[in-house]
Amino acid sequence: MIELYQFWDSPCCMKVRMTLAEKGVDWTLRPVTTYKFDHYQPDYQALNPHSLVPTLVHDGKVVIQSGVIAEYLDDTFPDPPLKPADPLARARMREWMREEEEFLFRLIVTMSFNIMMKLRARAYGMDKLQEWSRRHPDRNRARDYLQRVTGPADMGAVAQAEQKFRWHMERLDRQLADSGGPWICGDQFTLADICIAPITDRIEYLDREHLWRGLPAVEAWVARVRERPSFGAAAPSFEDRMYGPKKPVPEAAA
Ligand SMILES: N[C@@H](CCC(=O)N[C@@H](CS)C(=O)NCC(=O)O)C(=O)O
Repeated sequence: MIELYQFWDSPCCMKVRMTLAEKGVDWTLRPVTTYKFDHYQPDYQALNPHSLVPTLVHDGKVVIQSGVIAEYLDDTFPDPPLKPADPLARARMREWMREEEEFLFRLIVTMSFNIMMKLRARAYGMDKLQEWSRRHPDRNRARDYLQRVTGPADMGAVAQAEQKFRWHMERLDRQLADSGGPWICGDQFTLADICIAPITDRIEYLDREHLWRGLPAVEAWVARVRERPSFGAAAPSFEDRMYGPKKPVPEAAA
């Protein structure tokens, strides 16, 4: 049995959902609502000491770290293979998995925090945010979180993140040209595509598609990856998305 502890609107969780969908493997949902600090509750921390989503439990065995989970699933359910057999192509795939983990993910966290998470105070009200933050075991971090979600958005940090993100998209454009496409590592759809898809999905939801405008190979890849049934199965539904530029906080709540 596969259990996935996850939050719908999380790029790391989408990566795992998309891998499961590619493999056609059924899984059981274990919801973790991060803005209510479910991930800091002792039961969850026993599975994931870092208090982060996702966590996979396969027949009682726990695996953490989304990229590691994706590789574990590919090794456990070999069809269809999501890693190239050729060592160099496999190394290239891992380079792009790391590109996401070390750079792109951090950049979208900066953008998301300032553009989306700041809307929580208006959406839910301070009473609710304070009530939820009492579930955080570290009082200082809970206070810091409340200050960050209520303070003004740091649009300077967003602009800087956008500039860096564009540089990575230019690199991706060259990689797609060098590999010959249509996927990041060439003609095989791999875990590299699965890792980058949730990133471009979040950027689209943040209304920032201009970050790959004029980069023909990336534009084509974004359109192509969206067409995959696994993308449709794994992307959060509109209802499960956090408030953001494409889902404004309803007037009544504001
Ligand atoms: N390297 C970890 C990162 C996990 C991570 O940062 N998850 C985010 C959601 S995408 C999270 O749990 N955020 C909640 C928090 O930071 O409190 C992985 O790939 O699993």
